[in-house]
Amino acid sequence: TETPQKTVAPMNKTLGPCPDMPPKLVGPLHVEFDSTRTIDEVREDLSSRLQEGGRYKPPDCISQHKVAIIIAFRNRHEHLKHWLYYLHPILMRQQLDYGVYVINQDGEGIFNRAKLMNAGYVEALKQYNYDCFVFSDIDLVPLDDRNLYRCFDNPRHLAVAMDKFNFQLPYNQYFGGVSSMSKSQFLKINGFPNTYWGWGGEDDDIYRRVIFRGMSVSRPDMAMGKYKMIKHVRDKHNEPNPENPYKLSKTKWTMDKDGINNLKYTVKEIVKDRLYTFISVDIDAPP
Ligand code: UD2
Ligand code: MN
Repeated sequence: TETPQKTVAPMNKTLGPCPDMPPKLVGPLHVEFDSTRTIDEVREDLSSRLQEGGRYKPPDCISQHKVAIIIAFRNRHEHLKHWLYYLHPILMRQQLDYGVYVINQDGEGIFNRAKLMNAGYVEALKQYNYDCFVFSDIDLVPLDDRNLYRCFDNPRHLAVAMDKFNFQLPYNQYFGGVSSMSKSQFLKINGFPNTYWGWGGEDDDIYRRVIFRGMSVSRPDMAMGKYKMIKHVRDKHNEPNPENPYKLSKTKWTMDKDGINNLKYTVKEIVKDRLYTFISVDIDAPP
């Protein structure tokens, strides 16, 4: 006769917190924007490690960083594919509890990067209790995974050394490309301005908000802060706006009434891909 086999319940191991320094970072990365790459290949590669909507949690420890990555977007699917291919593995190695939110401007009106970022902040918080927000261009890929996509004691500017600026800061007050802020830092500056239509100025406005609220800007060192930007031409409906530089002289007085506290937009559609959450918003853009 056979003795019935006792089934042993799997050990209910409780996860500890992830270490402050992620142990599997590799440092400098090789990045190339190969045009034969396809989004289906990228999805195939990564989907087993992701949850629906481009969500990830480390499997072996509890992340200390609940980070929403917010990307202002319209008509850049080619760039999105490369961004996802490179960023997901980096963010995974950084042991973040993260989600990727692509905020798509609905319609053909004038583009507004900062207002889309504001909408992304609000929408991401409806999905999960994020405590940190990374705001990124779709065309910027870090060249070193030690550049941490998390929040610091002060608002952080991450894209400090871009290839297109010869791996230098173009000027000291520069805040463009990629930045991170905790929820409380973001609220302290009343979020981003809603009134910068078209290209330029919004990043300088954000820098000023940070300084006017008594904070400083945190940055990685220049070696870890290297980025490659995918080459592109200026998009349609995102022409440089000559009014934007003039608005900067008024930031100090306008920032309390132009920001997250008077943000208005309508969600048109939310699509959860395995690689990202795609949120189309009508931001009432001028034609
Ligand atoms: C610079 C800044 C950027 C922002 C912008 C002025 C760098 C690397 N970045 O970017 O942070 O301050 O100037 O507004 O210096 N986008 C679309 N579709 C469009 C238009 C824009 O998806 O039709 C998004 C996309 O995420 C893009 C970002 O907006 O990366 C910034 O636009 P850009 O790449 O045309 O501007 P760029 O490279 O001069
Ligand atoms: Mn760009």
